[in-house]
Amino acid sequence: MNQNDLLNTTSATIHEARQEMANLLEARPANYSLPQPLYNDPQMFRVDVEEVFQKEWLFVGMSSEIPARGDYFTVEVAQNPVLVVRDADGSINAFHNTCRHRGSRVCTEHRGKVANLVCPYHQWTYDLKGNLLFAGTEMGDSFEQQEHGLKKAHCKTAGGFVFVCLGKEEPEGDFDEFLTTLEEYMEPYDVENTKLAVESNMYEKANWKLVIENNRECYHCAGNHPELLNTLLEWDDTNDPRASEEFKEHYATQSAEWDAEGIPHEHQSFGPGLRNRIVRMPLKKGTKVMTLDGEAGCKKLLGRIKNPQMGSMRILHLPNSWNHMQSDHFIVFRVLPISAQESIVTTKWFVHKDAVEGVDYDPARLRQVWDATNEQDRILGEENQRGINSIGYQPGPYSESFEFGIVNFMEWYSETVQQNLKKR
Ligand code: 3BY
Ligand code: FES
Ligand code: FE
Repeated sequence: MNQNDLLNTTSATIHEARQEMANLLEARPANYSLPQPLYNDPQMFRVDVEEVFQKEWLFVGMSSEIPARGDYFTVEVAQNPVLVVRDADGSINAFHNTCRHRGSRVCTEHRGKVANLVCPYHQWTYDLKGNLLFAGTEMGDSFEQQEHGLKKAHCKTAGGFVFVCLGKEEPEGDFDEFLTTLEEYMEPYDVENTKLAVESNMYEKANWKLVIENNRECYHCAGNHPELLNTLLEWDDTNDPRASEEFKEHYATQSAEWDAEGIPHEHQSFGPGLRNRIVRMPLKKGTKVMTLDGEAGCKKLLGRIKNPQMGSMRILHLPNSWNHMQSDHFIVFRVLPISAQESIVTTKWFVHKDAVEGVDYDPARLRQVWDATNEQDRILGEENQRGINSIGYQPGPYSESFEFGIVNFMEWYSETVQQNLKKR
């Protein structure tokens, strides 16, 4: 087989995979789980990467992780290394973390601080805006230094959330409207004055969509999450039809307090399948935050917050993030795909930047509930994947009352992939 045959084989396969994906999504019943290949086939995974992770807005981290000039973090979006760095003017930029010489990763650490970005291979040096400053003396007279800057990725920040988009163009849609609302809802938390208290990176042998599906329903909570259910209410919105009279009273009291303090709480959603959504939900009566006993996780409240009972402001961003904002700490979650049957779930806990570890907060206490919950969800996701791999697997129905969040996710996923495929 010569080089051309190889290329032809590959492109024919991916072309077929795109067609197959379009057919499967077209034929999919809206309230059933997906056909097997969409959860385990490497070629279908490749289409997911091309049409979702290399084109859509993704949550990558918080601005307060890189508070000063030259602070950076790196992230891998499938096989794409990405670098997010704070510039001297305070702005945050994202680059493809691949050197314009022969392609080495430039920043190799998970996070760090630099004056300039220096490639470890042959020391090509870029400034924080990605301009190539120095390429040694060996590149010859015809070498155009200014043509060899790092490639930029689209990057937007709102309310402390940093999003990147690896597509050539930004996707169409109402993302900016979501960002405006996010900024407004996040104002009380003053994210710039927070710091990362603790982080976990969990490897999960499951397709990324199974991780998101699991998060979009609490049908599994009663049977699996005793720690989480000490404080979390099982429904996802304040107007859930299952809400009891007791909940309605509790919500009325809480929301009146929030209104009095000018704390936003009403449900807002954007895009197909409620792709981006924000709602503040009360926690269980008598609890303050998502710790094991529902008592404070940190002695310092965030931003301008005075009331320890802020409930949890839940922020969803499809395809890869859900979040819980509370009075004294907030927790962000990020899912990134590795392969058809592998994902990585990153969880980060933030506290006030002046809070002192061991005095105001104990990281071990802070992380207890979600460490337990993540581990329980990892096992559920992996068992889900193993069962789906069976020749006996057949797509099954979602519950209308408990799994509407998955129906929404699938609506967004299906519409996005189909539209992106059509635009090719
Ligand atoms: O994100 C949450 O809080 C929960 C965990 C399980 C279901 N999901 C809505
Ligand atoms: Fe970066 Fe050579 S690959 S300097
Ligand atoms: Fe769960």
